[in-house]
Amino acid sequence: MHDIRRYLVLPRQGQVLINTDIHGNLEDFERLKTIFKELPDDTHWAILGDTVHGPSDAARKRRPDLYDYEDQSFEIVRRIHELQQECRDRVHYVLGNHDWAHVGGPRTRKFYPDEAENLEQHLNLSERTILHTVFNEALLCILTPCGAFLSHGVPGTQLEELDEIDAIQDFEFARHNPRHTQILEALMTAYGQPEPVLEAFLQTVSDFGVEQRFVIHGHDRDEEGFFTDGPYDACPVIFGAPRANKRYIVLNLEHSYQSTADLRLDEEVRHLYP
Ligand SMILES: [Mn+2]
Repeated sequence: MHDIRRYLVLPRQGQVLINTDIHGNLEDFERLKTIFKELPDDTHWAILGDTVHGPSDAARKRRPDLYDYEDQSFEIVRRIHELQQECRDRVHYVLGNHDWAHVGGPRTRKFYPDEAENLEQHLNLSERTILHTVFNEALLCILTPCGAFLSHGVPGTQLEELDEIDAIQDFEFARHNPRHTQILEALMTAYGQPEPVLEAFLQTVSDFGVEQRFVIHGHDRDEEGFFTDGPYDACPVIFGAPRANKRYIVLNLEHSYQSTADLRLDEEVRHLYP
């Protein structure tokens, strides 16, 4: 039995609020937190990674419609940590590749040559400890009884056992284990998969006992605020969409969603700022 759980199966009760990449936008995070608090008490919140690393000044100038906000990455992580103390069993953090960069993953360089260093150099020891705690204790994916597999990227690698995910106990050491690295990369770094690959992945996961019919993921951007790529792949977008198009998803855990076609605009897929 492993000390830290790296995947979670949600119960068939209540709802799950799902959001993807925030990249340091505190206003977007606070809006999500307000929505979470207004939903019933049995609601779960799945945060699908890449909470940290906001745009550079150059990017803010280039696309003010998308990127003109102050980077408050650490403040968001601090508030997630606080919320997890408050309702530990209902606020779930799934690691993204930008988060992974702080706990042993490849350094990301979207807006700065080393974004992890850029963020951590301004933190004191206790702040750094909070950041590392949230990311070291993060999940890698969430299975839902309603059919949606939740992860940061679009997974393609076949798993032999679900336990393989739990076996990744230490992210810093994982880089020395090729199989662990392969699984981490599979869950966090791919933007898409050919349909047959994703179909095979979902079948494998379903064979472990919880039928998973499609993936909801982050990692990608779309100015429309939501896209699907066939029946198996859906992505609600906050970071990289203009304010009016930013979206999140709410699923009823007691329902059975058959494919991404069951994710209806303004029903399951909702505007962050209606
Ligand atoms: Mn990402």
